[in-house]
Amino acid sequence: MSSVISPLQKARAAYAPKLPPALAKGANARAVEGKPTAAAGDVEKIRALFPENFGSPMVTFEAAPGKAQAAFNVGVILSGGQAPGGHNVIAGLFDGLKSLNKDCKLYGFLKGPDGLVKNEFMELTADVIGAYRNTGGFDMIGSGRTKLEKVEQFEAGRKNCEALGVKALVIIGGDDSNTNACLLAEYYKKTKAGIQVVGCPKTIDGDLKNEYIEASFGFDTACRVYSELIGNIGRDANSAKKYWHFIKLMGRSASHIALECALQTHPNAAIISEEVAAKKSTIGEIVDYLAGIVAARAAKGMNFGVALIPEGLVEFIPEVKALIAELNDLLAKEEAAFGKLADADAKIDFLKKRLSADKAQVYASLPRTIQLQLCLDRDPHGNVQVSQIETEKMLAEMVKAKLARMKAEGKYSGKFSTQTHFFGYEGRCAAPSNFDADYCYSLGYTAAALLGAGKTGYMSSVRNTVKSADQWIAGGIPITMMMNMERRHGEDKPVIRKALVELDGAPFRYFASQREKWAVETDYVYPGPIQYFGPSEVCDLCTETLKLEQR
Ligand code: FBP
Repeated sequence: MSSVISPLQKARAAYAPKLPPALAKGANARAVEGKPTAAAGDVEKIRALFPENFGSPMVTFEAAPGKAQAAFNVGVILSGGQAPGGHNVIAGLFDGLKSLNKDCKLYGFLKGPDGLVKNEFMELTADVIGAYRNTGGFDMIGSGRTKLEKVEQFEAGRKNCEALGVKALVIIGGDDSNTNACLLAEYYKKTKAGIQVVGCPKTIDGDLKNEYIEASFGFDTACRVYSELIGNIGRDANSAKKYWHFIKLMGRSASHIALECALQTHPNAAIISEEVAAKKSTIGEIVDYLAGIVAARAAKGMNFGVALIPEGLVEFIPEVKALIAELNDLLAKEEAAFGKLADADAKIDFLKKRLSADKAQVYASLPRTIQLQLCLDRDPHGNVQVSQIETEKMLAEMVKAKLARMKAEGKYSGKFSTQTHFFGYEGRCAAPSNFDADYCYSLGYTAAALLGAGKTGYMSSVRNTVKSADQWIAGGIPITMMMNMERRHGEDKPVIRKALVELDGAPFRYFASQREKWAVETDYVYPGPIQYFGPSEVCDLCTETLKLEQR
């Protein structure tokens, strides 16, 4: 860590995150159990796969002291992509554990799930934690994308926990990591390992949410960072009046980030992948839609604009999705031969010759850079690394070509100059907003309360988050309750259902009701930077998505 601490970081270190009232006096709150639960889908299959934990009741904490606690040691793991507030989850967990018994110890497994398997760890003392309170990033202990799913990994983890006297693990991760937390909890219960497992919902993508998990942490801060930048770009566009800005926004699969940023900034266009999939739109149709907006604004003398493109778009366009699926199989089958090709043209040629006719045609219609980006390495979960595919450039190029054709036909007479941007990594490690600082600290503290109450296979849950923190409700949701069966890599697997943008949900419906106006008018909103100090109405905000969803 640098010896120089920014003035903001110094001032921010003193911020005391808010907690749900049930935990105000410590994590030793009373756990009130609800009725037994089922699963999000395929109930009988989930019951059969998780006989130990299936049916566990939901838990809500009440502000009355539970049982006194003997000291116990806990291990914490950060899993997957960075999200603002991760350090506060750990700080909340630490403070919660100390409130249960001051002799509890917290160990951080390093570089993600790998640390548990390879026994790489550090003790997280008050001094270590103190240096990271209210900071962004995951650099306290690092993160990684290793999947925890094999018995050998579970056994190595058990051995390493036993050596440290660790009786409980807290896994901070997205839907995949929490799915794996559930498998681990089941295995440790079945084998009587005496290790509890609790998860915390993390991901800027916002796609780990449901009726009981209102938001994944980091979404609020990341969207505020991107919206600040989009607002600044909108103002620049409206000042210079000469560029169309095509902005790709992170979010591997769901378009929650693009939708939230659209709600915060009112761009001229925002593509929502889930709508593209529902309408079975082709790339040509998306290009026509964007070119139509450019032409309509040009007709009013406005040769500038802002268009938001979700990162995951390519996988939602049915024809490209089918192409990617075939490419995945082909690249896996021909890995050795393909790996030997050094030259880009040879790679493209190799694929064109082996793809089926219709896929080869779609592949050939894409710009060369995209053809190459589609064959880059997949991540350890088998996902195409969409952050490396320059969809914003592809669409800008294709819209330009379309406008040239329209011009030749006399249907467009404007000027079209583009700037392209990708906002992703800029937002993942930002200092958490007050919402994320409070929410994360509360999630961590609630995780300690769940461990204190002897729970395993649960996800920490903090609800009623559109209200002020003095009305937040702390509790735990059995992870099996969020699971269903999905086809992954040719097999049916139990997974937490990913929350995509719902087209009949309030956030999308509001966006859809406004977008035609935003397209032809210049109605930009300039949210400005996240405010950490000042009046509550600028510091203690929650996302537009949450407000509309919970209204
Ligand atoms: P998580 O789902 O692990 O939170 O990560 C989300 C994300 O930030 C996506 O938005 C993005 O596509 C991806 O991670 C980028 O991954 P990487 O950090 O490996 O480049």
